[in-house]
Amino acid sequence: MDDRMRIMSKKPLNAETPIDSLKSWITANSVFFDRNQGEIPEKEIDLREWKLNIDGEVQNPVELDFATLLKMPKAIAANTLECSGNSRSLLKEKSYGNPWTIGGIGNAVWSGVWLKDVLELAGVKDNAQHAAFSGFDKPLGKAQIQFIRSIPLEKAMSTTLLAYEMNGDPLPLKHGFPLRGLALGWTGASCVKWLNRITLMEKQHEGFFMDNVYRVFDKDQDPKTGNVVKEMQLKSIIFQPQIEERLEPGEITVLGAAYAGEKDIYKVDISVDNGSTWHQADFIGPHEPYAWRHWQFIWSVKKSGEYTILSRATDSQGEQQPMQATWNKLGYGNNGVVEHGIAVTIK
Ligand SMILES: Nc1nc2c(c(=O)[nH]1)N[C@H]1C(S)=C(S)[C@@H](COP(=O)(O)O)O[C@H]1N2
Ligand SMILES: [Mo]
Repeated sequence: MDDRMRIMSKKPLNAETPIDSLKSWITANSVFFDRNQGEIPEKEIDLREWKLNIDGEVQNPVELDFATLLKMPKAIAANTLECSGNSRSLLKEKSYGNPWTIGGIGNAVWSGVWLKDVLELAGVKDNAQHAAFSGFDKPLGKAQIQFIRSIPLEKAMSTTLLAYEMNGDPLPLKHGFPLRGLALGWTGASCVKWLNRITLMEKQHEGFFMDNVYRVFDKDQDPKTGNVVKEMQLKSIIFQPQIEERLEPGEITVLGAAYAGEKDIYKVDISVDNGSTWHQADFIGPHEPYAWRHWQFIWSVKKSGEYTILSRATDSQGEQQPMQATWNKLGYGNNGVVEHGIAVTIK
C-alpha cells in the first residue's frame, strides 16, 4: 500500500486517499481509499473456484463462473465512489465512525458486465423488488455478520455494474477481487466487494448492515426508522490550497472537484471572502456521467491576511449545495459548504 495513505485503522483496513492524489481525474488504484467492515481475504481467490450465485426470486437460480462473465458483453463506465461517512470529521458536532476528512473518495474507470445482463440469465420473477449482494470477506467481531446490502431492483436493472477491472487492471484484492457491485452514482456502501451471491427479494434485505448502519438518523431515533443511504449528495471539495497553508501573494490556483452522484454538475462557485462574494470556477478535464468534475479558479490576491475559501456546486437541475450539512448520528453525507471551507494565510 502507498505510504502516503492516511490510515485510520489497520484491522479492518480503513485509509484515505492522500489529498494530493485527488488532483488527478483518475485516482490510481494504489492510492484509492479503503473502507472495510471485515477482513480483506488473505490472497486472491483461485478463479476456478470462484462462483457467482444468482438466487431468490428468479426463474432459474444460476451459478456463473468467471470465464462465463468474461464472455458476456463488456461494459465500461467511469464512476466516482465515495464512502457515505466521507468528511464526517469536518462536522462541528461529533458524529460516530471513521474520522474521514475529504479523502474517502476516488474516481476510476471500471469494466465488467451490466448486472441486468446477469439477472436476465436467471430470469427475474415479477415479485422481485430488491437485489441483495453478499461479499465473502471474513467478518470481524463476535457477531460474525457477513456484509450484505440490497438495492431496489430498478437500480439493479438500470445502472448497476458488476466490475472485474479497475482502471484497466484486474480488480485489486483490497477493492474486491474478483468482482464487485457498483451502483453507479451511489455511495460505497451499495457497492459490495468480493461478491459471490446476488439474491432477488420481495423486500429489502434485513440485517445489521441494512438496518443499523448506513441509515440517516438523529440522536434518540431508532436507526431502522432512518432513510437508507443511497445516492451520493451534491458536493464540492477543495484540494489546493490545503487547510492552514501559508502562501505568498500573487496568482493562486484553487483546485477542486464537484460531484452529484446520478446527476450532473452545472457550475461551481468560489468565494475567497468566506461567502460574501462568489466567482464561477472553470471546469477542467473529462466530463462523464457518474464521475466528478474537476475545476480551477485563479485567485489574484495582493493583501496579506487570513482568508477562508469556500466552494459551492450547483447541479443541472438548479439545486445548490447546502451551506451547512444536516447533522445525523453517523455523520453521513456531509456536503456542507462551510464544513469544507479552507482557511489560509497570505504572508
Ligand atoms: N464485502 C464488502 N464490501 C464492501 C464493504 C465491506 O466492508 N465488505 N465496504 C463498503 C463500503 S462502506 C465502501 S465505502 C466501499 C469502499 O470500497 P473501496 O475499499 O474499494 O474503496 O466498499 C463497500 N463494499
Ligand atoms: Mo462506506
